[in-house]
Amino acid sequence: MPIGTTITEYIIEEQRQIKTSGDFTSLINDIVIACKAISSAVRYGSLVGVLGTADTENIQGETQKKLDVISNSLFIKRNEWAGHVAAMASEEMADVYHLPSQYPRGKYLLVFDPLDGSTNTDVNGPVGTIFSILRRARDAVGEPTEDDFMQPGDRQVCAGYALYGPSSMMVLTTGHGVNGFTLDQRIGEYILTNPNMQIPEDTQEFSINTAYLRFWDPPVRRYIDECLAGREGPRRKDFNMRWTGAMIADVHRVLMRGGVFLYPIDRKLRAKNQEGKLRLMYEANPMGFIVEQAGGLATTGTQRIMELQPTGLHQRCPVILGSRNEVERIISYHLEAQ
Ligand code: AHM
Ligand code: MG
Repeated sequence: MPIGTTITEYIIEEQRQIKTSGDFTSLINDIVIACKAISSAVRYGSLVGVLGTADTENIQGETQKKLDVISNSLFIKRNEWAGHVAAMASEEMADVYHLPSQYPRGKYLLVFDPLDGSTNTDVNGPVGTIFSILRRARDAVGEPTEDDFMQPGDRQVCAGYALYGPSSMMVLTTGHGVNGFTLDQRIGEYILTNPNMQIPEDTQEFSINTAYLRFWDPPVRRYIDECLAGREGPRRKDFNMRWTGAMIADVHRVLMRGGVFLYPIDRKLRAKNQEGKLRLMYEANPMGFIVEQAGGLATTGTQRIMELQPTGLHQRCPVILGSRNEVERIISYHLEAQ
């Protein structure tokens, strides 16, 4: 039986066309191995005692799951040794991670959420790893600081995620479209299964946590009210709703069949002095890059996510993304309300 195109083969072919040093290919290779290891840890679950909380908190004051800590460490260990990365930052670490002194420094900055949606691990729901690759400024010297990472999403070299669902998938963009790969467990390789992924421009499906309805701003309330009114309302069509509690799985569904995903700013978040729930550097930006490359849009409601100037590693922002025509409508509701 033929094997199909592996993710490594795909990246090498892509890099050949733009003649690079091969560093990037090796970096992706290590990320892929890290994701395979995390995928395996997630799959064995209770059998190997990795479920439940770790009795520690991350920088956001959230209780860490054992699998958050394990995934973070697997990702770091796999990516720190080879000399492609200058430094890393993650949801699970307060500050920039500096490589141990014995390893060479590379030109890339790696930012990641090691296990998005990790509360789902206790209920055997989907989770995944999100990552974003930036290039360190060419004239930068010394160990990277937080400032080196403060680049808008438009400057991402690559973004991707590995979704650990019924099958493990990796979805990737380097700015030339979006491709999806499925882990063939028999040979341990991600194989190209979803070339040139495209998000349909129109949709009849939305994804938002409606438990926060009473806190929403009027434009979001208006949009969802109109969807809920269905065929009898101004949209003249019925809508469907989905929410998995893991952004990665909700965005993946949007990529596969269209839809709009919203985690907007609301009164409850403002009361906690938060600018959103999701994090710009390792959630909103990589997903924004992927969604735009697949023909969709990603906005805060008033600003394109990838143009936001980051001011902190763990900065949060509102996220509204997905099918182009639907997101444009939500933006127009925000503009009308200004
Ligand atoms: P995490 O990175 O700590 O898992 O948090 C982010 C997750 C997203 O994946 C998901 O969309 C959101 O939090 C769910 O939040 P809520 O429980 O408020 O619906
Ligand atoms: Mg997350």
